[in-house]
Amino acid sequence: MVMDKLSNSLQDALKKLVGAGRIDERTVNDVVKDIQRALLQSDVNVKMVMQLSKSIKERALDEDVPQGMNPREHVIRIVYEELMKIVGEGTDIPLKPQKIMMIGLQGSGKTTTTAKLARYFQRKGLKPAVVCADTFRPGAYQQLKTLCESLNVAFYGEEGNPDAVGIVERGLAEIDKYDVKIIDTAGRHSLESDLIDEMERIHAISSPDYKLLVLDAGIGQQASEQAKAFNDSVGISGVVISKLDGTAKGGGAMSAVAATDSSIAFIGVGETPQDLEKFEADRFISRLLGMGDLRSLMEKAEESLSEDELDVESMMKGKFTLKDMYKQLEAMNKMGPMKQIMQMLPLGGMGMKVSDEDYEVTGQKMAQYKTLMDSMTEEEMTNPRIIGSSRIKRISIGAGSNPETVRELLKYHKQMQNAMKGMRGGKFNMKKMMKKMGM
Ligand SMILES: Nc1nc2c(ncn2[C@@H]2O[C@H](COP(=O)(O)OP(=O)(O)OP(=O)(O)O)[C@@H](O)[C@H]2O)c(=O)[nH]1
Ligand SMILES: [Mg+2]
Repeated sequence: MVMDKLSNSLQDALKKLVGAGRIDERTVNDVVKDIQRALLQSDVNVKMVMQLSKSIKERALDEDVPQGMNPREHVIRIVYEELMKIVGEGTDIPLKPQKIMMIGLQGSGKTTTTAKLARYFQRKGLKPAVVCADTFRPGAYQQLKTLCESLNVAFYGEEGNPDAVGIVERGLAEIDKYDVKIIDTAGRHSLESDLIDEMERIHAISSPDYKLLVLDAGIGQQASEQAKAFNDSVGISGVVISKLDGTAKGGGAMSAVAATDSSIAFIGVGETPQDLEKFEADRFISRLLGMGDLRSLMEKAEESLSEDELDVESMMKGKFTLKDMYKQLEAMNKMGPMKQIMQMLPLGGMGMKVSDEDYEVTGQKMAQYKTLMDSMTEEEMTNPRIIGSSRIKRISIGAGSNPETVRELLKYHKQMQNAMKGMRGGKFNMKKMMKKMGM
């Protein structure tokens, strides 16, 4: 998942509490020091880290461990709550007709996010349309137009016309009948006066319902200053943190939202239009702390797989046949990489470490596996246990492959099946934990 490094460090820190019968000052200091280091390394605002450390220490030692909770859970809960204070609740951009204006410095990810948002609303059944108000950068018009065409999203722009404000005015009139109107604006290297001026004029003429500031996760601590400047100019109603997939410094942008009147609405986790996640602080932090997130998975699975009849429920009950895996592989493109999906499961919380190799199936491998499964019989697909060496040979010949790859496929299936099973059993009861934490 995004912010892997931070997540791993936090989880390692919390591991120090495993089996702790009671919470003593030394352990807490130790854990807090590790958390501190982890957050600072990911560039979370220093003042906030200090404040958080202080609160965690005080609360962990002063507050009684609630009934039914072990000391570790008690501290996790406190860490969770204190992290929530830093990132905020998350801004909910409602699913209804509205105007959204994109704001941000050059290269922050506005145009990409515009396309992602259009796709997001489209998939929720709303009709999006996009206006290109970037008359500053050559190529901006073509970039957005191409993106919109690939998504089948309505687009308005006037190539070559430098009058951004006029374009927005005419564009909005043109796309009046659409539900969600998204205005992509030009970025500049820094907050120069001409950017502010243009932004304010576009703002005035379009009166957007939401002004989304796109912050590049890679900019670290500078994010605060930027967020504040934009907020002082047009006011920010939500923040999108882009490129969280490519940096360990995301903590800077995440804590920068405190400088605005809003909080994070979405995060960008890749370059393609589907790489957008609605930000929900509780889920995000659960994942960061390795408590997994079944809800997220369920939703994502529902959204992407309804057409594929992948039975997530039965998968989780451990009934995970090769047929399910076949459908899963087919659907994987839509759901994102397996690693990302597995990270949403509470395996971490159950002490199972999900290593990259376990779940990374390359596109090529996926294609190979599918070909192999195509040469299996119905019986083999539903009951893979019957596949012995003679069947392995037959299957590999039928698919023009080799027995090793068939064995590899079966091993992969086994791992997946175990992972699915593990999710409902195990010592760690996710539901109970969530409930205890008031989620
Ligand atoms: N990995 C990754 N790359 C991203 C993400 N969002 C945007 N990018 C990349 O960042 C670069 C800049 O993105 P744009 O959307 O063009 O940025 P912009 O803010 O519109 O830039 P200007 O219009 O020049 O101000 C592109 O190469 C995008 O592919 C993301 O979430 N993850
Ligand atoms: Mg752009």
